[in-house]
Amino acid sequence: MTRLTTDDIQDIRFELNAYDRYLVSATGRSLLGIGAAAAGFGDVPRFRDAAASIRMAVVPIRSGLGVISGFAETVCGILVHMGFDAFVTGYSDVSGFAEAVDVGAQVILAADDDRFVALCPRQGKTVDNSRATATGFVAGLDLMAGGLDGKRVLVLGCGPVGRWVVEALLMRKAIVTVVDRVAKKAEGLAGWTRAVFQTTIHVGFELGQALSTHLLIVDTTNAAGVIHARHVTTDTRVAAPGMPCGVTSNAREKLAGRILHDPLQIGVAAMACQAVHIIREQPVSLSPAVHDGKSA
Ligand code: PYL
Repeated sequence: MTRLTTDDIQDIRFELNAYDRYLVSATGRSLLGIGAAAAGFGDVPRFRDAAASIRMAVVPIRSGLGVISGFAETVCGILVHMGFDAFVTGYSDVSGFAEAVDVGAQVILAADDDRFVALCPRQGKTVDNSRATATGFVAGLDLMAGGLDGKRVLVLGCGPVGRWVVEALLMRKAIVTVVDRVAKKAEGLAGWTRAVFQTTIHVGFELGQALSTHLLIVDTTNAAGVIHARHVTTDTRVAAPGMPCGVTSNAREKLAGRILHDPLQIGVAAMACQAVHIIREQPVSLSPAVHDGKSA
C-alpha cells in the first residue's frame, strides 16, 4: 500500500464522530461495528464485553524512512474512539516495545516501511494491516449491499490487499472478477484461488467493460482516477481502501453515500477487533517458551 503522508492522516482523529455518522448512514454500523463484523463478532455489545480490559500500545518506529508525524497518534486516536484502553508509548522502536510490555499491553501496534502489524505476544500471533483492511472493507461492502452471497463483485488490483479482498469475498460466497493492469497478476490470483479454495474466479481484461458491468466494486489499486462517473449508477457501491482514492470526485458525488474510502480507519478498526478475537479465543500461548532453539 502507498506510504501515507501527514497530510493524509492529520485530521482523522479529530473527525471520527462525523466519520461514524457517515458509516452508519452508508452501512448501518459505526467504525466499531464494521471492525467487529470483520472479526466475526455478531453484535457490538458482545464485542464490547470481549474488548473490555484489553490494553493496546502503539509504538512509533523510526526505521527506514522514519516516523510519519501523527501516524501513531492517529492509530491511537482511532482505538480510543472505539473504546479501547490505548496509548502511544513514550519511547520508539525497541524501547517502545519494552515499555508496552512493561505496562501490560496485550496488543502492540507498530508499522515500519514494509508492514503494519498488531502483535499479540502472549498468544504468539500477529494481525497484518493489509489482510485486516481487506476484511474490514469487504465487511463494509457486505453491509452496504445487504449481503454478498451470489452477488457479482469486481476487484481492481491483484496485490496483497486485492488477494485478501478476494479471500474475504469468497468466504461470503460472492462471484468474483479480478482485473489488474498486469494481466499475469490477475491470472496468478485466479490460479491461487483455484488451488487454495478450489474456486474459480473470473479474470477481466478490459477495465472499462468490467466497470460498466458490475455494481459492486472494490478498488485496491494505488492509482487515482480509475473509477469515473460514467461507470457509476444509482445502484453502484464501491469500497476503496487506502490512498490515493481511485474514484474521481465526479464519481464520488454520484455515489453519494454508497462509497467506503479512508486511508487508515477501517483497517485499524479491523486489526484491533481481530486482535481481541485472538486474545479471547486463546488467552495465552500454550507452546513452551523457546530459548536458543531449545525448549525451556
Ligand atoms: C500502514 C499504512 C497504510 C497505508 N500505507 C501504510 C504506510 O504508510 N506504511 C508506512 C507507515 C510508517 C509508520 C512510521 C511510524 O510513524 O511509526 N514507521
